[in-house]
Amino acid sequence: MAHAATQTVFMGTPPSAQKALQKAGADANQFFPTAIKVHVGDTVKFTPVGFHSAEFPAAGKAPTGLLAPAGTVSGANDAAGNPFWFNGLPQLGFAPPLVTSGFGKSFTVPSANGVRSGLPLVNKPKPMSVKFTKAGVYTYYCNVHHGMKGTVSVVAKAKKVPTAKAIGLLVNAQVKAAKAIAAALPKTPVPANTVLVGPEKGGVTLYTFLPGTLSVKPGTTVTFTMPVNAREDHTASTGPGDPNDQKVKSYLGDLAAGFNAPVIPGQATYSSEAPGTTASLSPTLHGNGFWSSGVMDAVAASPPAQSSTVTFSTAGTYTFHCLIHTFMHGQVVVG
Ligand SMILES: [Cu+2]
Repeated sequence: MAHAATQTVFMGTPPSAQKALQKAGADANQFFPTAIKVHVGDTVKFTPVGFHSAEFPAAGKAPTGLLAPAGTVSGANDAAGNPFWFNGLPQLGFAPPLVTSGFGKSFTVPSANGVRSGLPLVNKPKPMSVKFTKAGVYTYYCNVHHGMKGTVSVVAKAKKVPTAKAIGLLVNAQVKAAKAIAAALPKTPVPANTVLVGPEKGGVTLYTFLPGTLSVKPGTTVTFTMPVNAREDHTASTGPGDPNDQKVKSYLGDLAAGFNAPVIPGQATYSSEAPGTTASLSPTLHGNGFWSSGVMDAVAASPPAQSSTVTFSTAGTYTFHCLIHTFMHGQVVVG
């Protein structure tokens, strides 16, 4: 009878493919391989290679949501001194169960309380080892990316399972498919007067605004929208500063930095405008030209919106950034 084996699942794009995808401006929010088959008694090392987590929820439970209320927004004013609409709403932070790290630890599945890696918040986290003690199909989830999940099929020792080499070939095929999707994403069709924020398909995301530059006449209302079935969250935000320039303190830079803080400022998570209102954007909106969609996702049941609209009333060039992925930006030229 074969000895218990240890196989690897990459939590995100495998190191061998990261450069190529980065060059395309893309990343794959997928587990590699997405499905793996092992024997009872085998161990899978969930290996962190990006900002992802893995959770095997307790029986009948849903995976832990990324963000949870951590206090109440208060005293949030815009640059003109007027209070934002979201004062009194929950301020959000990472859900406490996800801040506890399971990386570098060993667990068994099935487990009455579920198994969680938590978020990879430390530098170079170690793999989480999970030993599978009972036959069955176990689904696990990334707590960061909606719909990013994988399965471990656990079968009796007498049954056939793929070798480490065969699993490596599965990973290579999945990488090849992800590269092909990344190459096609810049050609995603976008409706008129619309900006697609972070085009993605099957978990492969292009970290850009599409089109990169949208030209419109003054008075045009533009919709910033998430792709259907997106696994990512993004914002479309404009105002003083470049959040990707961490050397220079700025309004947008401070908001983007909030996503690395234990409690995220309301101005970073909520839209700058009350729900159901479309602002008229000019360099003086909110005293400093600030407008933000707030966090958007593609999940209809979740609090974040799937799209946000704004009217461009004044000629000029407006640069939009994602406050979460600060290297993402696009322009709307009004004239
Ligand atoms: Cu993820």
